[in-house]
Amino acid sequence: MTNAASPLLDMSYSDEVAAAKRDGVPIVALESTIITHGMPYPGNLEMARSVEAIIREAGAVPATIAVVDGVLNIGLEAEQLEALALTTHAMKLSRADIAFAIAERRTGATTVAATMIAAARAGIKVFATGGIGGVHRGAEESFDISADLEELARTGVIVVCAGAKAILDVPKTLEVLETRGVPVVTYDAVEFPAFWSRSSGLPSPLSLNSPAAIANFQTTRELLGLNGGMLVANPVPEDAEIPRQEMEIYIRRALDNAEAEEITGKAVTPYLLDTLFRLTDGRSLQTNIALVENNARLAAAIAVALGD
Ligand code: PSU
Ligand code: MN
Repeated sequence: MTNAASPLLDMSYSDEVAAAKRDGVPIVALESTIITHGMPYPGNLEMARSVEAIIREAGAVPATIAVVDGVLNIGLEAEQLEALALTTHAMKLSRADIAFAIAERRTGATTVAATMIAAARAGIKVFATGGIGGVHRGAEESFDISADLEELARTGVIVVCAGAKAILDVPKTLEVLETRGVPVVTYDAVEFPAFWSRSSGLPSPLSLNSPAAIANFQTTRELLGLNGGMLVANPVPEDAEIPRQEMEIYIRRALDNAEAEEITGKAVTPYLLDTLFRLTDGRSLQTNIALVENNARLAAAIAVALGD
C-alpha cells in the first residue's frame, strides 16, 4: 500500500502539552534516545518519569519527543512512555532520518538534534537532556562528529546538558561549537563540566548565574537576528559526581573495547555508555539519572523565565 500524499505532517500533542500550548504554560522538551539507547530498563523509565515530575513541580510541562508508529509525538502519554522504555527495536533518529521514520511509519527515538528540530516545529524553546553528542576521540581518522553540533548552530532552542561526556574529545567539541557560532554557557561555574564529573580542566567560554540571565541572553540573540541554539552546561551535583581521574580509567577501557569490537557510526555512543555502566557497576547510571534531573530543574526555570 502506498500512502496518499498529505499536506500535513503527522504530528500529535499529548493532552498535557496541548493544554499548556493553549494556556501559555511554559513547556520543556525532552529527548527519547536517552530512554531507548542511553540507559537500560528499568532505570530508563524511572529517569523518564522522574524528570517529567520535576518539570511539573517547577511550574512547566514536559514534552518527551519520539516518533511512534510514524507519528511525531510532542509529549507522550504515560502508557506510551512505558512502552517506549521497553522497546528494543526503536530507531535512533537524528536530522538525517527523523522524516524517514515518519514517512515509513516506524518507531524511533529522537537524539538531541532531532529533538531540537521537533521542539522548534512545536514552538518549544527549551530542552533538557543529559549529554550532547560531539566530536569523538580520533575524529581526525573516523570523521565521527555528532549532528547535534550542527543542529545547535541552526535551530533556535536552548539545550540544557551536563557538558560533554569525556568519551568525546571535549576540546575539539568546544572548538566546533565556537566555529559554528554556538554560545556555550556554564551555569554557576567557570569550568566547563564533563558530564559524570564537574571538572573537564577546560574553562567555559561563557558563564551565567541565573535562569533569568540565560533567558535574557537568548532573547537578545533573537533580537540581533541570530537563529541558532544555545548550549547551557549544568555541572552534575557534587554528591552524585564521579571524579574525572577515576572516570578516565573506565573510559579508556571502554574505548579500547569499542575499537577491538570495531564498533562504528550510530552504535558508538550507545556501546560506550553500556560498557561504562558495566565497568562502574551501575554507578555511571545513577550519576546519569541525577544529572538529567538537575538539568530538568534548570531547564524548567529557564522556560518559566522566558515566559512561554
Ligand atoms: N549522551 C548520553 N546519553 C545519550 C546520548 C548522549 O549520555 O543517550 C544520545 C543523545 O540522544 C545524543 C546522541 O543526541 O546520543 C548522540 O549520538 P551521536 O553521537 O551518534 O550523534
Ligand atoms: Mn556519530
